[in-house]
Amino acid sequence: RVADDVRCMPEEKGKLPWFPRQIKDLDRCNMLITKFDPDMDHDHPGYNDPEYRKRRAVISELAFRYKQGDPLPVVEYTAEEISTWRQVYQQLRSIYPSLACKQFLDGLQQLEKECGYGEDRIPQLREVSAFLKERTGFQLRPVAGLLSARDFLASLAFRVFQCTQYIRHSSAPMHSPEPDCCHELLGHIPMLADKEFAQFSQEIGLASLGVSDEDIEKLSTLYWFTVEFGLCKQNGAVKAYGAGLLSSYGELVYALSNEPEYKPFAPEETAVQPYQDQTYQPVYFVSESFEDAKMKLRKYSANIKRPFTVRYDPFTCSVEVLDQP
Ligand code: NLE
Ligand code: FE2
Repeated sequence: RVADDVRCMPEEKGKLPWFPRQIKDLDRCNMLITKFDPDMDHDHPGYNDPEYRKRRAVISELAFRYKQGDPLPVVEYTAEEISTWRQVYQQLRSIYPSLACKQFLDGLQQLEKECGYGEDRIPQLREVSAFLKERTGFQLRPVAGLLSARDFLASLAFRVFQCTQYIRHSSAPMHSPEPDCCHELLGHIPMLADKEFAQFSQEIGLASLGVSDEDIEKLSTLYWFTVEFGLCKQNGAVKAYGAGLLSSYGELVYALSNEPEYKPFAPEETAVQPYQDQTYQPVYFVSESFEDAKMKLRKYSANIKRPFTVRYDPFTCSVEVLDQP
């Protein structure tokens, strides 16, 4: 689905580029990237599985029809889907205590106690969204697949996290190049229950509104090496906080072995680090702490050229634009 709105028009002189100002504008932030889609990608483990592709189409439809404010769709997962979930959950759960950061472990524990997390069922976005809203003000919205960086980052500005609802193919539970509900629910959600991390995520989102394509590229690279694949120091050890690691048994073990290269998180440098998205990362960035990462990101964002500043108004869930020329 290609976005068919004003963003396609050439920028008019002196006019601000379009970006969402109100939370309901996120209905227009729906440009999907289909490169890992099982209908398009011959290497996808579900490419030759018509049943899987049919199932994906049904779940995609729920996301296409969703409008801001609608109740989140409920998916009745099949026995096969739940069995994939169980496998992923059991394997990861056993290594989290030694490899995941403290904030993640705290979040997961709360989710297990209060939000029905466990190996026997796949949590519904609806209950998880209500849980997060009470903790950090984040809420979820369903999305049919990988979103364009601009649209994905824009939703973070409103503390909205776009979540896929389908599950990975049963033949490849330990790593997937595309997001799925294991990645969202196990990788992202426990971290989004942490106040400091929620703030960090929203700040990347706010920094992205209305910037050039080049700056979006840099911010999405920063997002990639922090929110998705970030490592941090804790009590003298290196731990994982990136969702792409925390939802992939294979990569989590690899990232904390002595195989990959580590570099200190430094936004100017991290923002231009090339990365690949098919398999494990050759290099990871290590933050001193979330507080430190947030301060560094703030400094970086302040230097992005933008002829206006934005401020989020939590009372109206809207973005105010200030200092326009
Ligand atoms: N590699 C991750 C996983 O297997 O869960 C998904 C990454 C999505 C950016
Ligand atoms: Fe993700």
